[in-house]
Amino acid sequence: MNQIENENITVAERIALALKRHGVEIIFAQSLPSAVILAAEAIGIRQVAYRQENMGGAMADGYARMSGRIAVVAAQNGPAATLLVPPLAEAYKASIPVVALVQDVERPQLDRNAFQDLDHVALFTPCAKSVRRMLTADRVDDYVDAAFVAAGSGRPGPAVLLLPADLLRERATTPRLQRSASYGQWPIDRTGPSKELIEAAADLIAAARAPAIIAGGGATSKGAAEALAQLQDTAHLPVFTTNMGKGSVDEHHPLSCGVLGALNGPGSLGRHTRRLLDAADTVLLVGSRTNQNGTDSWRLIPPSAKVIHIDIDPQEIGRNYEALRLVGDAATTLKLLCSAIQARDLRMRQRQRGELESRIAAAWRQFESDRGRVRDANLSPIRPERIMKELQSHLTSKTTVVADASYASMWIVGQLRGLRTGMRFITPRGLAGLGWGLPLAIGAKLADPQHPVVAVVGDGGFAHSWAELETMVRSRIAVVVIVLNNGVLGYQKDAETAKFGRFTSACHFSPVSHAEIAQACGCAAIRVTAPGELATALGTALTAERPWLIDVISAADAHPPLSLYDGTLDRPELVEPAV
Ligand SMILES: Cc1ncc(C[n+]2csc(CCOP(=O)(O)OP(=O)(O)O)c2C)c(N)n1
Ligand SMILES: [Mg+2]
Repeated sequence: MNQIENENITVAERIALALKRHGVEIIFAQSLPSAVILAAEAIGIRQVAYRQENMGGAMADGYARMSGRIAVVAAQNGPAATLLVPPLAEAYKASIPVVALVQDVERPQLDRNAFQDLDHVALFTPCAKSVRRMLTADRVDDYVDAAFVAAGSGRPGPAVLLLPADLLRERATTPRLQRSASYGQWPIDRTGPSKELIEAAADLIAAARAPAIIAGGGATSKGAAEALAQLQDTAHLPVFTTNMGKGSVDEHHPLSCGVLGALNGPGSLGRHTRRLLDAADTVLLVGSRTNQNGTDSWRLIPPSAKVIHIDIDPQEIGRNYEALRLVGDAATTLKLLCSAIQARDLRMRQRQRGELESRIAAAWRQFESDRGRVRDANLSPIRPERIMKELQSHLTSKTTVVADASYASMWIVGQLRGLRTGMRFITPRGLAGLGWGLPLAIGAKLADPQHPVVAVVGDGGFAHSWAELETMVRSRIAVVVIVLNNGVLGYQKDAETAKFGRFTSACHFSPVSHAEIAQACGCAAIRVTAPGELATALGTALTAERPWLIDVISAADAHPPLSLYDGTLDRPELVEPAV
């Protein structure tokens, strides 16, 4: 291998060595900044070449979510940099650590309308924790390390490092202060609250009449799901998750109540589990920004309930709910809380457990019977509930399911049931931008190549990312893509109908054969039009160990049971039998 010597090297080569020191194995890039990518490839860092920066950023996001590593994406200045804004904005809102290496114009040409010059600092400031420009050849490691620390410490998020093209070619001077630390994994620091606060929280939970946990995306961070499972069992606590928290608990555990967010209309699990939360007198929030979708517009937590909030970001605690403040990373804080609770008298909790478990089991049973009516009815075009049923029977606890925004996200969080603590369901709920399902899945698959990754995408969203089918084929990334081909911008059409009684002319597409698009890129594909064909298609695709696409002609009038439709598109008197 073409090894770079540590002496007499360029800034670009020194950057590559710093990446290596942080354990970076993959850079999502398209050749640029060329000097950096050449240097990285020369020392064995793999370039996964995206077709479009927007997608490359989302691949890095998926890779970071799945691997526990800080992901690296690279891009050119100007137009390429602008295309990195959407995925960095998602990572920013979803708290995912991504380091973006962005080429900048040569230093002497700054601010004189050089080709593709743009104010990159202003461009990235709203969607990154840190935006810095490397300016001298003797500070390379300082700047690379600062970017990793910004991304992976505290509340994780994107960090942008601007790299002037002329600087990259300069000789790097050996700094007087050497660096040897490796910051490639997140969270970089483990932090927890004071003993007094942990004791106070343990007291509250042990004495509560009806406590409950709501676990958000922070509960899927490294080690947190296992710590949450321990607390759930030890303190006999029912656990709900938000959309982003799905997977943090085993949804077959008798105290797991599934996802509760805006999915609580007729036909949802939330319609039945919500009553349990309505009765809660103490709510423990874990790693949640208490956002609109996670809380059904802040209507889920009873106003009378005491709230305890674990979060890595002190500013998220108290944003919407005044709370006992447990500032710390989810895993550390949950472990501390669990040990403190173990020392309490938990007999009351234990006595309630049997009844609580039977209420939760009854809610799941009612949900099964409610959704069974459409799910099992062999309808064509195929109901998404049926597609999820078939997918469920092909899942193992090691399968990762990734969704695009819109209904795809809602079908996977609302219809699939997690099979173990820490199973991964990845959704772009930071900003819920269309098109990120496929690249998130590509990143997730690269992080865990041994296990299946399924991307569920709507036809509208998938049109943003078709081009990356070629990336999957070229780079041998064996993601299985399920396209929910309903011919409409489903959510858009339904939300307009619910709010305005009509919808605009954008909502219906011409027919598209996604199977043929995939095949044109060399990706194996099949079109499925009847429910009976799903099992064979999924079985074939999931065992093929190569990229596969299943184009499913799905029902255009199906919508997930969002609270928005309760009483509008969904008339309870029409969809629920009278009792
Ligand atoms: C980048 C972006 N543009 C627009 C939207 C607004 N939007 C949300 S859902 C949706 C419709 C998506 O249609 P499709 O991907 O086909 O999924 P479906 O709802 O039909 O399952 C639109 C336009 C968005 N969330 N993100
Ligand atoms: Mg659609």
